Amino acid sequence: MTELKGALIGCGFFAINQMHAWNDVEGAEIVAICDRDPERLDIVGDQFGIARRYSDAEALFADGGFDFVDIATTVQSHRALVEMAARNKVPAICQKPFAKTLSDATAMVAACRNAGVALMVHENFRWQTPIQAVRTALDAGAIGTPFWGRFSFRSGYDVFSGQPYLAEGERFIIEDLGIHTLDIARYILGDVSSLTARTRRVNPKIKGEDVATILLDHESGATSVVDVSYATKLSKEPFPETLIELDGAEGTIRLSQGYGLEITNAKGTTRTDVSPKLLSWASRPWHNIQESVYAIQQHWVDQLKRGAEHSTSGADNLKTFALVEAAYDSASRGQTIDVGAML
Ligand code: NAD
Ligand code: 89Y
Repeated sequence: MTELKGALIGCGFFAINQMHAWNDVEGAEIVAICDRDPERLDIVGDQFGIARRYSDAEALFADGGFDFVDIATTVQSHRALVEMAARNKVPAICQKPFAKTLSDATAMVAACRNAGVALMVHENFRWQTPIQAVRTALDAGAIGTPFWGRFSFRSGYDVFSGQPYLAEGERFIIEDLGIHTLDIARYILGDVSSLTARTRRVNPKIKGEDVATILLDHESGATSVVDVSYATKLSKEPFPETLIELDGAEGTIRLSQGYGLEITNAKGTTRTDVSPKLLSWASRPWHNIQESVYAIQQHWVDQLKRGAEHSTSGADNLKTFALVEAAYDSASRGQTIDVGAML
């Protein structure tokens, strides 16, 4: 298979997973890295044996020699870096959250479209093995047409030690984690026409909200609830599992803690273990996320080679990002938001 050459910008906490995954992906290799922090640049460069190292993204693009860029920085730099990739006609992957605002995200999609380069958001949660198993069961007609769903992520896991910036922003759980849960709800039940949300902060040591409850009206007529919390202390910590309940005209699907998938329909009840694989470089409990990083990066390469649209293209992700903005808007105004009118 022809090897695509990639450059990675942002050598922080999560980029380590992306670098490991690039080693496993067929058909691509990382040839250059960039970070404005020299210490992070050397840690990742030495760990993964990358000689070409840059502290400035403009200098990286000026030297070129790569077919795509993987942007693994935090949100503040996403718009500038995606637009830089577009100006240099380089296809780009951008980490979530895609942008600071929906209007920034819309401009980023337009810049890549006008430059004729692919843009994919690293929205990896829909690529998790258990989420794919739910989608496969639905597609196979296991429960008929779904009319109700619940997508739930409730945890007390300390995410702040690895990602201290999460404690510092005005916005926290919807923008950081709920964005994935909202994307899963869209992936499973389709696009959303309106949304109502309530939020609160329980942990006094952080600035943003750590609990959100969101009611979604899907265009299909289905109703769902997305509920996320980092203030929920359970006897058995579920991080980072998304639990799913789906009721359909002909049966039910339950994805429960411990990666158990239960499907009930006229044929009876089946129970399957849909645990993610523990990749050689992965560690529990992150292995569910880590496997999905590998899956989305392989998808990037496969679709790029085919010239085909990515599952979480920039254009697709605008519809998920709109839900994030709508949720904050709804929670602050106490009103239901017409999502269709935002896009
Ligand atoms: P981090 O702060 O640990 O790392 C970001 C790195 O980018 C830093 O080393 C910083 O120096 C560098 N950087 C920032 N702006 C730069 C620029 N303009 N040029 C060069 N380098 C620059 O952050 P992180 O925890 O690794 O998170 C990165 C992104 O990954 C965030 O957007 C976060 O939401 C996302 N994330 C995604 C998942 C997932 O499952 N998809 C999980 C965790 C984090
Ligand atoms: O940043 C978040 C993400 O995308 O997945 C989990 C996380 O690391 C903490 O909430």
